[in-house]
Amino acid sequence: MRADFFLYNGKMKPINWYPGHMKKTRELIEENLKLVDAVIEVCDARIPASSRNPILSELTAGKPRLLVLNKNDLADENATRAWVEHFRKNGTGNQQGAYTAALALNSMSGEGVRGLLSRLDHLEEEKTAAGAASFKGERSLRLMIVGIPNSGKSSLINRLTGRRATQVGDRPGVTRGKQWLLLPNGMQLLDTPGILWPKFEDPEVGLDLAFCGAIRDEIMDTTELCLELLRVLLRDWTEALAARYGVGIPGRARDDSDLVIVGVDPQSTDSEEFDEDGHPIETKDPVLAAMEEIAYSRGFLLQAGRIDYMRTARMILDEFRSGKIGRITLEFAP
Ligand SMILES: Nc1nc2c(ncn2[C@@H]2O[C@H](COP(=O)(O)OP(=O)(O)OP(=O)(O)O)[C@@H](O)[C@H]2O)c(=O)[nH]1
Ligand SMILES: [Mg+2]
Repeated sequence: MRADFFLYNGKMKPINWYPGHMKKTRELIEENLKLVDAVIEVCDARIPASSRNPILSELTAGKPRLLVLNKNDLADENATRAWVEHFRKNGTGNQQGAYTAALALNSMSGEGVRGLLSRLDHLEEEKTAAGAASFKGERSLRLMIVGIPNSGKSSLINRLTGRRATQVGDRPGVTRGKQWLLLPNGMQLLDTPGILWPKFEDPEVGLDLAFCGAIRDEIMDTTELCLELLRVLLRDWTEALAARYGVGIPGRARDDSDLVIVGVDPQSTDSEEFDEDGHPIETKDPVLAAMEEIAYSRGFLLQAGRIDYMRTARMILDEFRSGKIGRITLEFAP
C-alpha cells in the first residue's frame, strides 16, 4: 500500500506526493465544474478550518457554495454555532457576490438536512429568476459535492436520496470514482472522492485531519498519534477526559506533596525535579502518564504486566472518533 503521509515527531510529513488518485480527482472536479450550478463542500464540524482543502476552495471559487459542517453530533454545540456565525459573517471563500451559505448537520440522523434542501430550493429560485445563461429554469439544479476524505460526503448523499445510493465507510478513500445521483426533488448531484492537499503549512492541521480520520491510519504510528490527541484533550477538554477515563485533573495523576523542587533549567522545556539530596527525580511526560493510567484502568496489559500501548491507542482514537469521550471540537472560530 502506498503511503501519503507519516507522523514523525508530532509533524505530518507528506511522502510520495502528489498521490495519483488525488491528482485524478482534482482533474475530475475541474472537468465537471462547468456542468454544475453550485458546489456543496462538506467539512468536519470538529475541525471546520483544518478540514477545508484550500485547493478545492480555489478550484470552485466561481461557483455558489454551500458549506456543510457535517458530523455536528460529534462537535461541541457552542463551538459549532460560533463557526456557522463566523462563516455567515465572513463568507466561505468563494468569489465576491457568489451565493454562499454555511450550515451544520448530521448525515447519520438527518438533522439539519431540511435546512440544506431549503437553501438549495432558494438557490434554484434565484437562478431561475435571474435567467442565468447556463440555467434557464428548464431543469433542476446540478450540484457537485466535494471535501476531504471521510468527511461524510457519501453519507450526506444517501440522506438526500433517501437510499443507500453510494458506498460509505469509516475510513478515508471509500469513494473512488465519480457518480451522478438523482435526488427526489429532481436535482442532480455528483459524488466525488475526498482529497487532501500537498503540504500542511501548519503541522496542527495534519494532526487534526489524522485525529478525525481523514488520513489512513495504516501509515501512521498509532501510539504517537494517540499521544498527540491526548495532549490536546488534556489541554482543552480536561473535564471530558477526566469524566471518561479519570485522568488529567491536576493532583489526581500523581501526588507531588513530598517533592521539593530546587532547580529548573530555564533553557530546558522539560522541568527537572530534585529530591532533598539534590538527586534528579525522573518525571514522566504527563501525557504518557495519562495514557498508561488509562491502559491500567482498562487492563490493557501484555505478558509480565507490560502495557499494550497499541491497543490502548487504538481504543482512545476509536472512542474519540465515535464521540464516546464527548462532543469535542478541536479548533475554535477566530
Ligand atoms: N457521527 C457521524 N458520523 C458520520 C456522519 N456522516 C458520516 N459519518 C460517518 O463517517 C464515515 C465516512 O462517511 P462517508 O460518507 O463514507 O465519507 P466520504 O466523505 O464519502 O469519504 P470518502 O469517500 O472516503 O472521501 C462513515 O463511517 C459514516 O458513517 C455524521 O454526521 N455523524
Ligand atoms: Mg465517499
